[in-house]
Amino acid sequence: MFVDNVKIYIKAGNGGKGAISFRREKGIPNGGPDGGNGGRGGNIIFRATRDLNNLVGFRYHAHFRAQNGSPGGSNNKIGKSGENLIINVPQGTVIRDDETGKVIADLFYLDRDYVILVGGDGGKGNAFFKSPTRQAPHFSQTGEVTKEYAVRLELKTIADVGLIGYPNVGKSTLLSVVSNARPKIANYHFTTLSPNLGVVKYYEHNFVVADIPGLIEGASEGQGLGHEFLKHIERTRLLVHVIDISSEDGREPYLDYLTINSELKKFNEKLASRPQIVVLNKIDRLRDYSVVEEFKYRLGKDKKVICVSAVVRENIEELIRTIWQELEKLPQLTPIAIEELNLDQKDKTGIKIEKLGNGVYEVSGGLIENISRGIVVNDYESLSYFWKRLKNDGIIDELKKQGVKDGDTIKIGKIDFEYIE
Ligand SMILES: Nc1nc2c(ncn2[C@@H]2O[C@H](COP(=O)(O)OP(=O)(O)OP(=O)(O)O)[C@@H](O)[C@H]2O)c(=O)[nH]1
Ligand SMILES: [Mg+2]
Repeated sequence: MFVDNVKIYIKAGNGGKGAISFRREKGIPNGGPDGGNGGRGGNIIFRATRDLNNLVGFRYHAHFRAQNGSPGGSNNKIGKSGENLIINVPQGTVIRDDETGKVIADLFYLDRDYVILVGGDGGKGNAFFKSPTRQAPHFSQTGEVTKEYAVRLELKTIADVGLIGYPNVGKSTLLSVVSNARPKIANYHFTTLSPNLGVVKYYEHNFVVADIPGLIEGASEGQGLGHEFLKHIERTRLLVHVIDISSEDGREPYLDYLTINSELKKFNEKLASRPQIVVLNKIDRLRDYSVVEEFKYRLGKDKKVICVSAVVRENIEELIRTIWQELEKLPQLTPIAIEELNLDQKDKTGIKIEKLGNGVYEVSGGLIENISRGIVVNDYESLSYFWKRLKNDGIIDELKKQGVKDGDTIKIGKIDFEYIE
């Protein structure tokens, strides 16, 4: 089964909890706090690979969670970081936010880490909260809890060259003789059911060729396998239009050429105007070469035509050379030009105050989430630390500006408390 669009869920690891611990040494009855910080959670990283050209694996495995950070330990030991989770996808996979459809990343380049979600911060251990007035804090911070996101993976194959043509004209055979790919080849229509990629070596150069299922007249109206595979050659620089010049299946070669081009046009004008090299295949079956001359004549002089036989490998070297020479004249492909959405906008400084009426104020936002992490409401020191942060970080001033008075209620996450001047 070929899948090129799939929804998955990703989550970076949570941060580990900071430790609460006190030094124990012989002869020293009350050692100071030595609880270490929790470790960072693992990141969610995507990598593009040429070894895949199908998203089918994600149908059966749709939830990805990076490892959580480990808690801190005594003796100021920092918790172990969670391991990053690396998700390999076919080159050309576009990741979108499932909710808004906005592009998060286009996995265009190989050998690059696309960090999509960053792991949560580890919580501070109690050693961190030691101060001249707080010698023995009995509290620590919990690790940052990360969110899970639904994203859509959409494959838009990247290749230098796209092979197009009717079924059974020898596209896959050509791919198999020019590249390292070993696609299925058979003497019937629609042997190829999903795109194949092959890497062609030409001296010290490499280029990638994509072979897609054959097109027929009416493909744009869903005839045959339809034209939906054409999206897998939209990200190419050059098209190689393969024609069976021997008319093995009884069609007229030049008519084939016109029909396929008109189907291309119905799909996408831009694709139809992409440079093409016309390859007349199966010349080993020709007795009479006048069909080649006639084809060339009807096509016009300015179009590039090469006669080959994929099966007996005639003229294959010349075909490769011609393709390379054309590619050299054409601009390189570039990733989708968009402003990428940062899914993981970790807001660590924002605060929002909402007046709920009746003297109730709700404080939310990244800053407050950060400082309220792990606050133990019934621990006096923990709570007083929290108050201090509210003051020092300007939240109390902001509340005053909004008109908070003695006796009003302030809601912060799950904590409700009374405001006292
Ligand atoms: N005589 C001859 N037969 C060829 C040549 N190239 C391919 N064939 C045969 O044509 C048939 C179809 O080849 P494929 O490579 O599967 O054709 P395709 O265009 O990929 O077909 P679809 O995947 O169905 O679109 C096979 O039987 C091949 O052996 C050639 O140069 N000469
Ligand atoms: Mg094929």
